[in-house]
Amino acid sequence: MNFSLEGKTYVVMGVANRRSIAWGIAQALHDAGARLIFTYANERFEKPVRDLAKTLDRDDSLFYECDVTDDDAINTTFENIKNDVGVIHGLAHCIAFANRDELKGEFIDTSRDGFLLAHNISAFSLAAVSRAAKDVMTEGGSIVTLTYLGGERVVENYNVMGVAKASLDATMKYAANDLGKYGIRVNAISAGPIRTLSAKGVGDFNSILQEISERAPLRKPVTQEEVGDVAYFLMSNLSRGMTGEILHVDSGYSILG
Ligand code: NDP
Ligand code: N5H
Repeated sequence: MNFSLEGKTYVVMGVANRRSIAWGIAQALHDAGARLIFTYANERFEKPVRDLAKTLDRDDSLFYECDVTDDDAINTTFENIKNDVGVIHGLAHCIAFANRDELKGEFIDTSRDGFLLAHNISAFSLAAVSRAAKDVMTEGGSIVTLTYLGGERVVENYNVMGVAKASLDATMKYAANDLGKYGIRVNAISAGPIRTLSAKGVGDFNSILQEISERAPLRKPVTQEEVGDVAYFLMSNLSRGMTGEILHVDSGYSILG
């Protein structure tokens, strides 16, 4: 069995900095020989992403701005990708957003705008980018998104993001059903808590990690590298029989009652 991704090209959406889970995924795919295409929400993140990509030992990456709230931006991005590389073999969707002040207190206090914003960026975007990416995945491919346990059960403070992740999980499954006939698989990784820019400022992140270290079967939080390796597996031919699945990369925490 050949594990190499040489000759394959993957779009990675959602690198903000070196702590991003998307960066863990990018490194795993790069190490397997893949060429990478990075997208970022706005020009503010272009330089950090380009600087990070310079640390890779091949200089074959491409960069596009793509704010997923903008249909034209999504369409233009994938048209440009089609013109520039012809075909892609996969896409990692590592994007979420909710208003900071709605990630504490009670879910029931979520505003209409906050609810719609979280669902727009964190769930609908998977449908929108999958549709656009399909036209560039002419050889079949694999789409991977990142979800969290808070979409399956109530996790304190996750609030509207939990409801958006439930929507993301269902979006992933419906997209898997639609795209299977084109040889495109769609799966999600449910990652355990990792300290990233998004997680920054979240009160009590230390105690969340402490709880993982004490109670999760593997007794330690997961790393970006561990999530990256499972994304590599999902992008590779090894997972060719899987679609519509949620894989928990969480030190086993989700099996606990
Ligand atoms: P990061 O803060 O590193 O990444 C979040 C990314 O979302 C940023 O790169 C940001 O892009 C992007 N984003 C937000 N709004 C938009 C938009 N409108 N258009 C395009 N991109 C946008 O955090 P993580 O690595 O933690 O998050 C990645 C994914 O992993 C998220 O889906 C998150 O829910 C999920 N996850 C995280 C866990 C954790 O503990 N950290 C656990 C389980 C799941 P930009 O930087 O360009 O603004
Ligand atoms: C139960 C928890 C703790 C509560 C934390 C919730 C975290 C939700 C994730 C969202 C994506 C965070 C978010 O939108 C933050 C923004 O309001 C402010 N941050 C930014 O704008 C930065 C600059 C940019 C880069 O961030 C984004 N997202 O664009 C959950 C944790 C145990 C696990 C966790 C942290 C899950 C997760 O989904 O990320």
